[in-house]
Amino acid sequence: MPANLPPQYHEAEKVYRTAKTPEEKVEALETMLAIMPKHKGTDHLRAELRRRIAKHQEEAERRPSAGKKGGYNIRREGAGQIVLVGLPNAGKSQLVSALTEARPDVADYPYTTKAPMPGMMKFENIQIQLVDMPPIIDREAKSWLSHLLRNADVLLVMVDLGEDPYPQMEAVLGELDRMKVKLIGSEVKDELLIGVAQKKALIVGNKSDLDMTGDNFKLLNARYGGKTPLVAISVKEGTGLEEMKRAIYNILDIMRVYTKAPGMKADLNEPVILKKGSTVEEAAEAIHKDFRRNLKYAQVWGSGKFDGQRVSRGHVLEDGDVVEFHI
Ligand SMILES: Nc1nc2c(ncn2[C@@H]2O[C@H](COP(=O)(O)OP(=O)(O)O)[C@@H](O)[C@H]2O)c(=O)[nH]1
Ligand SMILES: [Mg+2]
Repeated sequence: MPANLPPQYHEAEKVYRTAKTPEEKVEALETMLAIMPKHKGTDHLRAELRRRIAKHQEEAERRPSAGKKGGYNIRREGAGQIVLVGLPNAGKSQLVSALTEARPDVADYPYTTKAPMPGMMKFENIQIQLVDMPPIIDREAKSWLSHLLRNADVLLVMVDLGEDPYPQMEAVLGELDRMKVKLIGSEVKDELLIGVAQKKALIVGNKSDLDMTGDNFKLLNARYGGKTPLVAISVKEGTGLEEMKRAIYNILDIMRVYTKAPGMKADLNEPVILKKGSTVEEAAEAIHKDFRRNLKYAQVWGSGKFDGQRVSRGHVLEDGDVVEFHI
């Protein structure tokens, strides 16, 4: 146990020990994880906390608990999990319906969406998970809603460009504040620092077809554009969607590499998805645990000095590289 853990950590631990439901346990553990300083000395403990969170999440999923409508936990699939955040009527369900095989209800009355609904969105040769959500102001959904937001890789904050964007953004950011979720790039007040989850985000102005002059988008950009990536789309007219997908891909901070067997061509439809800056040995491990141990060397097409260059385990790969492992 590392020394100097702040007192709030021990308080959260007490809450954890006395918690009765798996949901409460997950919440307490997440607080502990957020408070825990991030350095080599706490790696082990943080991994242990994550393991326990996963365990209690599974418990929660199995439990046919009362009042737990919809999924408490959405299993991450594909290259990343993007959770939609916004007020009623922004067009969240319409977006998920347009870009994935999921068919959430779309309607021009609020609170149509009651449960989270995941779907897979294709971007070039990868799949990214979009999760449609009830409006962030839905009180009934609050506890699991906050949990899903904390768990997401990226939050997609959607506003309706047919209306003044400021009150919408303020309402959303206010709710996120209460859930102790902060968009990266926005200021964190000191008293909120403990237990705050900082999340990468993309702000999406939808219904650009109703913002003929572009004035609402300009307002949005003027206040939030410097801090958070931002795009305008119209799901109705199908505009801006490619740009939005690329923005999501960029925020995920991932890259694609391709593997090949000696004498064969790489299959460019089957990328291995890795965190940006990953090395040859991390790529090997992503394919199979034993691969990393047994790896002798690799050849790289792309980021090497020349095609097929022999590189060491520590060689940093780049998006689009082709790798041939030799074991
Ligand atoms: N004009 C226009 N209307 C849209 C657009 N996207 C969604 N809508 C409409 O906005 C309403 C709310 O959409 P919905 O997806 O249910 O919103 P949600 O509450 O955020 O899930 C529906 O009547 C949609 O048809 C768009 O790009 N332009
Ligand atoms: Mg909806």
